[in-house]
Amino acid sequence: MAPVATSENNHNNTDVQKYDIFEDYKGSYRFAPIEEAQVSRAMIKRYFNTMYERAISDVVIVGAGSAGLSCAYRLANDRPDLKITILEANVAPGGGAWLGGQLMTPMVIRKPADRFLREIGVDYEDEGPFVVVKHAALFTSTLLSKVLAMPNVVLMNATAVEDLIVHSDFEGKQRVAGVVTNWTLVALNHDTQSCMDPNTITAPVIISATGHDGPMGAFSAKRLVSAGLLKELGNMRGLDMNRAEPAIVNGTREVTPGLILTGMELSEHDGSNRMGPTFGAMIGSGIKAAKEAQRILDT
Ligand code: AHZ
Repeated sequence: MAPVATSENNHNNTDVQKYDIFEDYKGSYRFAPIEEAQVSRAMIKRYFNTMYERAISDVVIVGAGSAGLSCAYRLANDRPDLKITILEANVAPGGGAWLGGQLMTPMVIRKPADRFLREIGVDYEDEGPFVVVKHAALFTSTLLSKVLAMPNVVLMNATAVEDLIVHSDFEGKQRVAGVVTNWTLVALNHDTQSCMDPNTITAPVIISATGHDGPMGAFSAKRLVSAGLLKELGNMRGLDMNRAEPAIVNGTREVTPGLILTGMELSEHDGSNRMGPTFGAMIGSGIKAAKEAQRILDT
């Protein structure tokens, strides 16, 4: 069996080389020999080691849409000492940020959030009060690749948050202390199979970025109501770009001890407007959530 990666066999790609199969192999293409079990063990060992290690995280981000990923990027950059674990219910991370509005590809970002594009190195066309990225997928794939490359970030996709862990102190004050997880395909089948119990991840800060209401959206906001931690949801209001974007950024906060809401999930909690296909507030809110998490951890 070949050894698994250790710090000695880790390879950092600093020298980019062209891979030209015809030049190298002259038409007779061969791979290095392998046993099937090596492939299984290469994945299993890493995945379950990661689950073991991340059962206690510093920050859990629920949802890898534009708000969750912007938050992860800023937090992981600011605090490389933190174990940041992102949980995404879908197989494909990115949420709604693979397209702009009405399934069209260009992505509009209002100023001043264009500064984030310069930070992550995404080109755009300047239209005055806003900028346009030629394809939303360029923004999302660039951001995702940077987040995933950070050594302190783990992303577990196809993994749904099914519940919140809520602890009480001696005075009965409640605090969100973690999340309850399951693989999404299991979470979607609780009505058809009995007793498929979940797993947990504890963390002093949970950042929920699950988007507005939908099949899984606004998850934590809705759970706050059913768990008796919030009287009622404000419910997302109609579209008003000018009111919606600042409301989301300015409102990003710890809504209950241990739980920060960011992105469009906040509109369901607060009853603020939607902005439609402009993404500046998702970036700004994610960055504010990252700052808020640091404030909580530092106090
Ligand atoms: O799969 C969801 C998506 O990728 C994920 N998610 C939802 N529930 C989850 C759960 N466990 C784990 N229980 C879960 N993951 O959360 C992600 C949310 O991404 P999104 O793009 O839907 O939300 P966002 O707030 O990052 O961005 C919103 C973008 C919108 S919506 C909108 C409008 O309707 O007006 N305008 C903008 C800019």
